[in-house]
Amino acid sequence: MAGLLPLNTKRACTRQSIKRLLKMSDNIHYKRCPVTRTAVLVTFLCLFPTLSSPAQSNAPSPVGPIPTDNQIRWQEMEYYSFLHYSLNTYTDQSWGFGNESPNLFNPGKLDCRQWARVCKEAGMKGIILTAKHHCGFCLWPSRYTEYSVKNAPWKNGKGDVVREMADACKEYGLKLGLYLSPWDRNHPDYGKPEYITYFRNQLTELLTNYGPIFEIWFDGANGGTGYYGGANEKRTIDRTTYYDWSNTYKMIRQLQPNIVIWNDGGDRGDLRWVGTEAGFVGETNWSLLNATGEVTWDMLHHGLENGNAWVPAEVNTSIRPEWFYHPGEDAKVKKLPELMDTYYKSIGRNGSLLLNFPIDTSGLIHPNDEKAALEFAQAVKDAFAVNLASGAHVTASNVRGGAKDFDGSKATDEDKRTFWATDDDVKSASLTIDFAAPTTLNRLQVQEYIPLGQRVKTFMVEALVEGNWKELAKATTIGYKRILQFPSVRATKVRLNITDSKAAPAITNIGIYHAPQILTAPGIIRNQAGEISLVPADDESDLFYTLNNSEPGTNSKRYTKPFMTEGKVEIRAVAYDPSTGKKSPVIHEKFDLSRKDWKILGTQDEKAYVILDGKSSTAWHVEKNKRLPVDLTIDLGKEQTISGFKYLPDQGIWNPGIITQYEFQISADNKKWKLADQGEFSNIKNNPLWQVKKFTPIKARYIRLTALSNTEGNDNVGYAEIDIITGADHQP
Ligand code: FUL
Repeated sequence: MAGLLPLNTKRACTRQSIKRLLKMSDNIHYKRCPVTRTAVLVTFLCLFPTLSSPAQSNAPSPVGPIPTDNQIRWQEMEYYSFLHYSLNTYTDQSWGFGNESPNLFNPGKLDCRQWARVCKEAGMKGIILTAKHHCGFCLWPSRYTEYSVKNAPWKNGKGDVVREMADACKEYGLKLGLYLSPWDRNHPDYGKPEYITYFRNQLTELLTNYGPIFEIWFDGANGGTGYYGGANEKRTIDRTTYYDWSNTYKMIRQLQPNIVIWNDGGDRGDLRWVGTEAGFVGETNWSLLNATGEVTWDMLHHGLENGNAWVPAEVNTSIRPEWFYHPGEDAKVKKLPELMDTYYKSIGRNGSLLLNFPIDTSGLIHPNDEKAALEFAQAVKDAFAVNLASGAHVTASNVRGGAKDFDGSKATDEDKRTFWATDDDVKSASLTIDFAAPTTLNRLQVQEYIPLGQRVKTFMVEALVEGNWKELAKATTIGYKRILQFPSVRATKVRLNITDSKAAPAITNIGIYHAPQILTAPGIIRNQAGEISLVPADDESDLFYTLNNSEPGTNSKRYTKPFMTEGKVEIRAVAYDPSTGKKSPVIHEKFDLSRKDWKILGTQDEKAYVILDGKSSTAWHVEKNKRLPVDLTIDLGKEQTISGFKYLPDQGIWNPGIITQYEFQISADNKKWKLADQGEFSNIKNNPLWQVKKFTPIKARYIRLTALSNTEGNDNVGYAEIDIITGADHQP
């Protein structure tokens, strides 16, 4: 890789001879990094083997697998967007079945330049567009299918969204990436060998006709029911062999040598999924996996300390709960505290952040999403506006060979090509940053020089407060970038202690910041009896709320203790910090009738009632002896007009027993049952959100949710919460 040191360059040379050689090598133009400079030096040393010197004035050898140039370029992008757009946008679905009509695609205002502008202003470096989602509808006029924009009314079938996106990216200086779903619920050949030719033909179109593509995204959702050209059946494939990924990857790299390939981890590409779509990667996050063998959830989430391949983490999440646009989520766009939390748990944990905007029905990024993304960008800017470490005096407990090239100041010079390194036998060392005067801080950012591999295993941060060293934070891996948050402290010095490392640490950057406070809205819980509690996110703020649709402020009712409610309730709440005068975003929740008279039938297990306690953190699983299909029957206590139901799956990571296919029945007497709704909970495995299903209103006293299948392929069925939607005004 360019700029990398030759392996095993531990040579001996004198200080003067090094200086002399560096001087000679000064005439060479160093494009990539000072390591290159040292590399040249090492080459000189090899050519003049008689030179001798104190050991280790040379740069450390790489440790373990190292990133490719493509992976480094990608990692430095840090933040880029996902755009989900397809026929689902017009059907309010998460996954299309493959039989939706192309006639639905006729956006009035589709404007890729608006998408690019928002992404650019939000500080993103690229865009990944869903060229084809699971439904098979193509946003470009593919020669190989009729199921595309060419048969849509939009621009009389002459439009090409991928082309417009590529042009807009070029105009705004953004890189273009593409999502091409391997699973195609429309194509008649899906599941047969012929489909692979189709898939590769489409890939060739996309990777040939639209300029440089920085990333290609292959979704892991594969096989299942679909339209499949009218067959309307279930097709299963063997994910490990069906796509013949190794040859597909070869083809991709030939067409786009600078691309990075994403997949969910099973077939090692260049990047890995982190095992959740909720927007965070493990606190310990190695950019390594094994090149072959099984990839467990734990490996996706934390990487593998001693993995033999460099496969860094990309954190993908949506700015709304779902990936595609649903008008019902216009008020559910993530607020600043949640987005900042995502930032710290993705980019701040050695991952990149792929943040999704669902394109709305008009063909634009919705104004609510734009506002949230711009506020987020501003908050990140504000948090990292002033690096308190730059200009401060830096000393290191050990400097590699005592050489200036590797001293502590190289970690604060804001030059990503230089780094502080220790002697080879020193795997724990510290760097002290002296501000000279008391300075307030609450964030520390640290970066390893990853062209030499990921090395640090554990580290700790201390501050000198009124003459005493105080521990601020302890952490594990660093990698490309790690950011630690801690309560504000006023200190004269900060000490970064690398407590364990695979080899001599190589730290390219340290930043110290004082990020402004961002208040988080309280949580709102309504229990089975109808009692509402507000749960503050911190100890200092006061909580205020309204029940009359007005915005809550400090003049609204102050929350002091839980209060009872009966019927439908709409509550808005806010946290307020009296010491700073800052307010959190407003949280808004709607509750249907209270569930106080509900009885869960068909089980003796009292614990089942946690599915009505209003807490997403508690869950109940049906008795182990039950086999699918499994019924959950509830007596509502009296007749209600039911127009839908809601299911929140167990939010736990291990064996949550998430329902995928369901039936929902109602009854007046618990004897005669009538089917009110049936179907699938799409994408519930990766994104286990509240599932909301609506149907034509119907009167009933008993409800029954039948689980027909689950995500685990066994009989485990779990529920965090169940609720109904009442009222005759709801239409499906
Ligand atoms: C998932 C898909 O099934 C979702 O629909 C979405 O595209 C997300 C990014 O990946 O696995």
